[in-house]
Amino acid sequence: IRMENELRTALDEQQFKLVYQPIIDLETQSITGFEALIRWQSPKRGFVRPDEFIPLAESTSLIVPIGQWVIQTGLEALTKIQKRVNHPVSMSFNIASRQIEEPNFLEFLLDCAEKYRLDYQQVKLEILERTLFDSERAIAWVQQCHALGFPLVLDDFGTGYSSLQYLNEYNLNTLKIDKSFVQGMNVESNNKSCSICQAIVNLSKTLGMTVVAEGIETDEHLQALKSFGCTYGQGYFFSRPVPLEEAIALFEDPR
Ligand code: G
Ligand code: G
Ligand code: MN
Ligand code: NA
Repeated sequence: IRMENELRTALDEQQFKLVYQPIIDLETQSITGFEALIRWQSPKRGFVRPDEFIPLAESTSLIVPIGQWVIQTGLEALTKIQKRVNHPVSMSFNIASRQIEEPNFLEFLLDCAEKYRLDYQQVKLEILERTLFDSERAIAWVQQCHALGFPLVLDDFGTGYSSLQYLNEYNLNTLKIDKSFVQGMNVESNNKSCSICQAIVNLSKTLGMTVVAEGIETDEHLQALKSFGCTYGQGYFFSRPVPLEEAIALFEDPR
């Protein structure tokens, strides 16, 4: 109850912040987009991890206004990034099942994209495998997103129910390889995590989807993924999630 009340006031009192982690074209090592990630600095509790408050926000439906704040703030940030960069950059948002249940979610998204004059292709929605089962609206929702042109990313791929059936049925654009597989790779022994990463890359290509590997922490991870044909990646090797000003500076400070 108490944290629930604190979450309620956190929005009003602007205790949330967004940080942005670049998503990299592995061939050119250039930034193609960012994933927006929420942070909560509570006056009482200090820094609270999203893993601790997002589930509560979801079960109390507070994720709906919080999620709207995330999208609004992230798209405003994207327009600021876009003023400084002359190729199109995307912004990816994590979308919880409860948000999909909200009838006017897509309307809100359209309004925001219009307001900031963004191409819908620049606004990417990351969902978990289980969301496709949790939500009765998910099928219709995915088809609507696809028809409107918002790219859909299947996040943490391989850790959920991983039914290949829905890859066949749904119009999903991207598979995001879960960081546990990336970090589990042992290149010397070409272990199972290597095989799983390679298989997901091959699967995405066969299905005409793009693929992003998350949790790239070392050059060894990077080289292995490139050798498998993986095209995009994110992780501490490139950059941690950073505040907007630092995100913009990443373009001016080519590595
Ligand atoms: O950034 P970090 O690794 O701490 O994020 C932890 C978890 O919180 C991840 O699963 C991430 O997807 C989730 N998360 C971060 N920001 C958001 C958000 O804005 N909305 C939702 N639903 N989940 C988020
Ligand atoms: O669940 P989701 O994939 O949306 O969340 C991604 C999470 O992974 C974020 O909390 C982000 O902070 C974290 N993350 C991003 N890059 C790395 C990395 O290289 N290593 C680790 N351990 N975590 C990462
Ligand atoms: Mn994500
Ligand atoms: Na993920």
